[in-house]
Amino acid sequence: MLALPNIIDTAVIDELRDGLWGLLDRSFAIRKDAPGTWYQNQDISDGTYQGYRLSGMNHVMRDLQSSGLLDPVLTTIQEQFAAIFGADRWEPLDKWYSLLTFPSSKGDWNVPHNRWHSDEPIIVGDSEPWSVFTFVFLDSVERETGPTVAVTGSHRRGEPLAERDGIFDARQIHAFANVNSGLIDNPEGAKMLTVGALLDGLAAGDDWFADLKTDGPARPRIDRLIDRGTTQGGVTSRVVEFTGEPGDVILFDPRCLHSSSPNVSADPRQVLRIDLRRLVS
Ligand SMILES: O=C(O)CCC(=O)C(=O)O
Repeated sequence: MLALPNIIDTAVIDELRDGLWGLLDRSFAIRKDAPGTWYQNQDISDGTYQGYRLSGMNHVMRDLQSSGLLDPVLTTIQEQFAAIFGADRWEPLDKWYSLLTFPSSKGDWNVPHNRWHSDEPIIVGDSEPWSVFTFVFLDSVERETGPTVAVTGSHRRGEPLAERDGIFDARQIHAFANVNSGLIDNPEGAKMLTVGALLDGLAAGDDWFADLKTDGPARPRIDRLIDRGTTQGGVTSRVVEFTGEPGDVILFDPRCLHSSSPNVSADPRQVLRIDLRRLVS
């Protein structure tokens, strides 16, 4: 995970946030300053555990893209990618995602235990992901707002597991065709740790990962999983929170374990995501 603080202009973020809420009002009669409207729409998914996430957002995000309000954000992101990774190495996909969630839980925030996943397999012999997730903060996100949480180094810890237990899974190669075409040396036989195998594999060799997926009281989980972490083979893993301020951006390797977390605040979490895919070199 790479945090890029304060890289999008405040005026751009303000306009984008207003544009998003304008579309939410028009589509769902949901208004930011009227909490009574947040839950009245049937397009809101059942979020009794983590946070009420609005489903049915595809057309809203398409309209937001058509409005042009995302263009300056994307330009800045592309400039940052060129500066960090070199020019013409990553290109944005077409789709923006909404990670807007509304408060669902009361009480203490806790490290989640049952939503950990990765979004790309670990391919033996390929040190880079096929895509990079890019989170854009439209507002302040603190621990209580329910940030995305991720486990540092979990993809590195998965590499020896991929060598040892990896398989060829044609379905996963095809499922990710929009990001991996042309990038795999051996598309008919690539050995991989599949997206569903990472957490169980790590948990079998380190109790810290077993604890990650076992529910328990908040304070000890935060101490152990966020504050202390675990080190094996020179790689330290701990849970990090994608907190930030409006205009911040976080880049993320989707092979890493990550999860949503409960929004126990009084405010919606306002974050958008776009993915950039690696170009064939
Ligand atoms: O924080 C969230 O809502 C989860 C994000 C996530 O899992 C993803 O973007 O793939």
